[in-house]
Amino acid sequence: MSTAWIAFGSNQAEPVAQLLRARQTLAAVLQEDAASALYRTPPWGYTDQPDFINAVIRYRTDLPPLALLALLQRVEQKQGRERPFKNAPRTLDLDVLLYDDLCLDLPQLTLPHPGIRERAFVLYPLADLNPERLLDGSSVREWLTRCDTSGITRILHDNWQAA
Ligand code: PH2
Ligand code: MG
Ligand code: MG
Repeated sequence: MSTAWIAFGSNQAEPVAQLLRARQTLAAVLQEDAASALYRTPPWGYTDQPDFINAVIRYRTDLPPLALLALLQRVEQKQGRERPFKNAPRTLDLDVLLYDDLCLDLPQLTLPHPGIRERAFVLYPLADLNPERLLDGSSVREWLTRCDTSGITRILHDNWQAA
């Protein structure tokens, strides 16, 4: 079995409910290993949009990376994902961050995810799970100290914590 880290994000149509629903769908196919807390995060990139809810979940799976990606895209589609422009608001974004120690550079999928190191909204929840994990010679915790984490708040939500 392999270990895969998936980033969850939403800022449309009841974001917490979107993440809960996606988590439930994925739990039927992947083996959940550990989940970060939920975080409210300021929009990064295209900033004229609502705050996001973000989380990271670590899974165990036999699905190879591209099959996992296809699964995530089906779940995004089912939850009404549209792609009008880059970094647009979204009902659900599911990204493969890491897959074992695999490095991959395909048109559809780059691993580790190329945006991890500068995105506090990914590093913050990832640090709940694997703060010492190395990316390009620095740990997740170290990358996080180089990012702007202002405005990120932890959200307490009974259904997420209990799942
Ligand atoms: N996703 C993006 C662009 N910007 N900002 C936050 N805070 N959270 C996200 O999930 C996010 C973003 C593109 O995937
Ligand atoms: Mg993304
Ligand atoms: Mg994505």
